Amino acid sequence: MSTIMEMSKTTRMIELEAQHGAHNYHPLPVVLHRGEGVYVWDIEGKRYYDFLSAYSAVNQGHCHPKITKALVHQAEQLALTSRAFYNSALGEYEQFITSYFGFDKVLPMNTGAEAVETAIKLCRKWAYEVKGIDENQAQIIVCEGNFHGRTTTIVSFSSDSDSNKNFGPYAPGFISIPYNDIEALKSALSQPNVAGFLVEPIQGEAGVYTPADDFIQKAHALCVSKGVLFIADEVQTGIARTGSLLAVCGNCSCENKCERQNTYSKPDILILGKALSGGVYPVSAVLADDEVMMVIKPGQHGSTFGGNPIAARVAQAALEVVYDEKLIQNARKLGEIFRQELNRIISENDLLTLVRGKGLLNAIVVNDSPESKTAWNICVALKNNGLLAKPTHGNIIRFAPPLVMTEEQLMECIAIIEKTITEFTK
Ligand code: IF1
Repeated sequence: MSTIMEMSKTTRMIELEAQHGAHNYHPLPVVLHRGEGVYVWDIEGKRYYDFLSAYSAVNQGHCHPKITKALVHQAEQLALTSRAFYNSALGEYEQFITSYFGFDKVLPMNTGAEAVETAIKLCRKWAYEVKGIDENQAQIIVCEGNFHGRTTTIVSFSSDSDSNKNFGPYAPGFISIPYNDIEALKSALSQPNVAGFLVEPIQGEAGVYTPADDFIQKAHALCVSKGVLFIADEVQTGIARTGSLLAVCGNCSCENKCERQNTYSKPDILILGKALSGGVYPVSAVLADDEVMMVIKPGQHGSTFGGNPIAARVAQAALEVVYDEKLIQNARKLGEIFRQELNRIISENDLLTLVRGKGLLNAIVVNDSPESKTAWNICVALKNNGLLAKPTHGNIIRFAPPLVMTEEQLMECIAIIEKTITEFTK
C-alpha cells in the first residue's frame, strides 16, 4: 500500500490534469514516471509490465537505447529545417524505408491521422488525374468499426458515435461496408466513381477484430480487378506487431525485406505510424509507387515537421531494431503462447469468453455487458497486480506488450493475468 505522502504524489498529478487539462481521456489511475523495455514505473516507484505499449507505438520497448541515441544525437546537431531546404538525414532515410518495405517513394508525415489524410488526398488526386473519375466525385470505401484517427474528415466516416457525434458537418465521399464482408465489398466496388478501399488489416480499436484469413487477400484481388487503390492502414498492425512485418503480409514471416511471397497483398498505399519511431517521437509515413505518389507536385501537400531530421534518424533506427532483434519472429512465437495460455485460463474460468488476435496484438472479451464496468475493474485489479492494460470498447481488454518481451517475462505476465482473473469477483 502507498503511504499518505506517496498517495499525495499520485493524487496531486491526477488533480493537476483534472484542473488544467482537457478531459478528453479517462486514464487508469496510475501516474507513470519512467519506462525501460517492457517495464514502466509509476511516480511512487512501483514497477509494471506495460501490456498496452502506448497502443502499439512502443513495439521496440520503452526508451530503446539505439533509438533514443539516434534522437539525442540528431537533436543536438539539427532538429528542424522545414522542407524549404534539404537536410542531410531525409534522403538516406527515404532510401532506407522505401527499400525496407518495397515501394518507390515515401511521403513523411508526423501522426497516424496525418498519414491517413495524406493517403485520402493521394487516392482522390490519383482518381481524378490518372483513373479519370470526374472531379469531386471520388468515393473511398471504408469499413464499419474503423478507427483511422480523429480529424474531422476521418471521423466523418467513423461508425463510432463517441468519435463523430457533434463534430459535423461530415465530409462526403465515403462508402461504409461491414468489416470482413467480401460480398459487401464486391457490391460497393460496383458503384460508380470508386477510387479506393481504406482498411485496417485487423481492427484494433473496435476490439482487435481479426477478419477471415483470406479477407485481405480477396479484398486486395478485388481492388486490383476493379482498378481501385488498396489502402492499408498499418498504423497499429504494422512494424512486426502481428508477427509479420505488416499484417497484409499474411503468414509470411520474412524479416525486413518483402520476399513478395504469394501471401503478400501489396497495398497501393501503405500507411505507417506509432512504432515507426519506437514511441520516442511522432513519425508517420505513406508509401506508394510512382504512379500514385507522383500525382502530388511541389506545394500541393506537406507539413512543418514532416520529414524532419530527427524523425528521419529515429525512424531508421526504430526499423533497424525490428530487424536486428528479430521482433517479427518473437511477436509470432510469443503471440501463439499467449493465446494458448489465455484459452486455458478461459476454459477454467467463466469471467472471460474468448481471446483473439495475431502476433502480440490480442484482446480478451469479458463475460459481461459492454455497458458494465467489469473490464475496467479487471484492469484496475491487473494494475494492482503489476500489469497495465486498458479496455477498448466496453467489455474488451486489449493486450499488446512490447515485442521485445522474453518468453520468461510473458509467462510471468500470464501468471499475473491468471491470478487476477481467478481472484476477481464482479
Ligand atoms: C487516441 C484508438 C488505437 C490507429 C489506426 C490511425 C491512427 C490510429 C489504425 C491515428 C491511432 C490511437 C489513437 C489514440 C488511441 C489509439 C487507438 F483507441 F484510438 F483507436 F490504437 F486503437 N490508424 N490509434 O489505431 O494515429 O493520429 O493517433 O497518431 O486517439 O486515443 P494518431
